Amino acid sequence: MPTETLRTVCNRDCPDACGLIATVEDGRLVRLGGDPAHPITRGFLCSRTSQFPARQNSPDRLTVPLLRDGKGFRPVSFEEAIAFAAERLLAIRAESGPASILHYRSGGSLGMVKCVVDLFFESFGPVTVKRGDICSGAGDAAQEADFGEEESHDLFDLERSRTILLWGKNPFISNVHLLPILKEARSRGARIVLVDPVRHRTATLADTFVAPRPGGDLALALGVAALLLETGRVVPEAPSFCEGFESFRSLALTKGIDAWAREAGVPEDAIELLASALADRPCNVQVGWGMGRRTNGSAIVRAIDALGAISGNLGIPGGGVSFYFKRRGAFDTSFLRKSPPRTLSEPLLGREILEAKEPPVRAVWVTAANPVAMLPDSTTVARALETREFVVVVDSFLTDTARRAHLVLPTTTLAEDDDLVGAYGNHWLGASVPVVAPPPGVRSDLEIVQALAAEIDRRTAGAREPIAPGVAGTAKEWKARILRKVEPLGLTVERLEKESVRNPLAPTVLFEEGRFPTPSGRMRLLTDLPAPPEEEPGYPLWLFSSSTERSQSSQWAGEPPVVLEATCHPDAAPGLPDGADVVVESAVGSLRARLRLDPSQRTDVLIVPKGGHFDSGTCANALVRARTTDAGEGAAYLDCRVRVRPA
Ligand SMILES: Nc1nc2c(c(=O)[nH]1)N[C@H]1C(S)=C(S)[C@@H](COP(=O)(O)OP(=O)(O)OC[C@H]3O[C@@H](n4cnc5c(=O)[nH]c(N)nc54)[C@H](O)[C@@H]3O)O[C@H]1N2
Ligand SMILES: Nc1nc2c(c(=O)[nH]1)N[C@H]1C(S)=C(S)[C@@H](COP(=O)(O)OP(=O)(O)OC[C@H]3O[C@@H](n4cnc5c(=O)[nH]c(N)nc54)[C@H](O)[C@@H]3O)O[C@H]1N2
Ligand code: SF4
Ligand SMILES: [Mo]
Repeated sequence: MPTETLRTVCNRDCPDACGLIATVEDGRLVRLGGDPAHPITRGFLCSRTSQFPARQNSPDRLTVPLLRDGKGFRPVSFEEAIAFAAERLLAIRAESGPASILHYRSGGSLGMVKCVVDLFFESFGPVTVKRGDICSGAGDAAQEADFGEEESHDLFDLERSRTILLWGKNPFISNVHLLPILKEARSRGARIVLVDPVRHRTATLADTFVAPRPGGDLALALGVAALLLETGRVVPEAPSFCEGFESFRSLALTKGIDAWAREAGVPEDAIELLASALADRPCNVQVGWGMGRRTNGSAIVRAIDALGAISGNLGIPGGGVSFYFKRRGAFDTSFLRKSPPRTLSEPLLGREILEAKEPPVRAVWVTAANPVAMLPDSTTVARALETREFVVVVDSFLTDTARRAHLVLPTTTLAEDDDLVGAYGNHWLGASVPVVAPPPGVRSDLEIVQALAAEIDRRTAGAREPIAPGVAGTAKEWKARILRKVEPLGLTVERLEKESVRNPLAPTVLFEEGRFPTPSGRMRLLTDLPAPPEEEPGYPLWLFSSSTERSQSSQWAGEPPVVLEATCHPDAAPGLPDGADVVVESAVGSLRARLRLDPSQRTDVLIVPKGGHFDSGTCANALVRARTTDAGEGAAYLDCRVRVRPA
């Protein structure tokens, strides 16, 4: 077979949704590059996806279903696997009802056709599903509360900003296609300000870097609000378009600037720097997704929204407080959610599985997720899965979660994907197409639930309404169905399979009329403070488990680490040399690590990579307590206190 160059779209849980150019030789993926015609991708990819061909062709790739056999697994045929799954699920449903089955789906692929798996479990059940969102729940709730909807100004609207405030964001690692836009902004004279307790590479791009105490952003934002109020830099219309203006004003003025600065852990002049940045309009605030992962994370994002409002940066070109781009906004998934299912809290999932009653959770089906590695309190999540009667994991690799399954079903990778993807860091939409054929034993999530539905119908024929017709259809047919809303605007499957297109329903500038889709039509300001995070005496450091360029959550490019690297200021680990073998301890667990000293960090932080594996002892979530955020049922991953001692 000749060498081919084919175009697809990246389906990874990443803000960018890149256009991919795949080079395929003899049916084998040999290279992935960025689509030069995609205005966001601009011909380059992140390092993790550039290296994906090695993962695609890895001998570790699962190619046959695996059925538990004692402590190990034995390969079985796809038909045998489906028959086994149908038999177990039907028996459990008959004995304990559908709510005794949990379907857990996360972000392994952002493809919209994966919603058909949810549809299958609705028709078979409704089964139990998750509630809340570990990724962005707190920030989503904040923006919905404040603005009545969650959207962002067009990414290219940043061309009109005088100031760009990166609040808790590291685009060099987790949003690489924002970088060209930031660099261009800088070269035309815009000011870039970074607020992050960790000094990372993005600080090199910023004119100003402010490093608050972890979670100190709430005090920081209120201090900035107080200074804007005191110095007459609040726009005069603010009381008319903001609900709760007087209460917010009183809240901000409860303390002096010096007290807010102390509480935020910054010098007083940092407050003036941020106030002047916001007053230098138009200023766009790019709110990172990580910052909300704290027990007061939603209040933090609300305080930042409030700053955008009172400084007059809402509704103007080049302004706005951007957190999330409505990636599903153009898509029609009205086929879902016919009946309300039982829900379990995602951030507390391990405990909630163990404690569920009437009925207990007997079976778990995992789609596109690695909850053992990625949910807080990994040890409890692992125990919850290990103690279920029937666990099915659909994945391409034998992950920490798959290792605890009774049945593992191998599935397609991003190079074999046939789906629709919307970005959450820009407004572009694309369609993935398989650039290589999957190995013979491998099925897409869609094909798996279709086969399962057919087998279930066969076994319940005459007794129950068939469910297979509801989930029938090729991936292309489902794509067309999901595009129904925008098809009249020219967004056909055929077109999206050739080029990514900007969502025609997304505005460029939000709230230009000065009205908000809240009940009162006004923007709502934060008026109450949540309780501060608990102190944990004896654990002086805050654990940051931040994205690394080497992995997409728990999916590593190359070999996953066998040793956890933990970085801190020398004063945070007194007497311990660089390279020392240490133990990192929290109130819920401990991990061995190799110490890396970095004198440019604050003395109260310890930084480890996100996505380490539980079974290799490199998973930060073994240290993280399962707790929810103040709103939106997010996971408070980052309110994790630790200490370091010699191993
Ligand atoms: N390379 C890579 N890219 C990814 C991912 C990945 O795993 N690897 N994951 C993807 C996913 S799922 C998502 S949701 C996004 C994640 O997007 P983010 O959560 O924005 O990603 P991180 O790079 O981990 O950035 C978190 C940043 O928040 C900062 N931060 C933490 N606490 C605070 C705080 O209290 N105050 C302030 N001001 N800053 C704080 C951290 O220091 C860090 O710089 O990225 C996506 N992109
Ligand atoms: N400590 C700490 N923990 C975190 C975070 C953090 O910053 N710190 N970040 C959190 C965030 S933002 C997120 S979004 C979550 C991510 O949590 P998860 O979404 O659970 O993370 P992944 O490791 O990406 O696991 C997805 C799995 O899906 C598989 N997969 C890929 N494509 C497909 C497909 O098409 N079908 C199926 N069935 N499987 C597929 C992959 O092989 C992979 O094993 O982690 C959270 N956990
Ligand atoms: S993971 Fe993100 S940056 Fe990397 S190729 Fe995919 S969409 Fe682009
Ligand atoms: Mo995420």
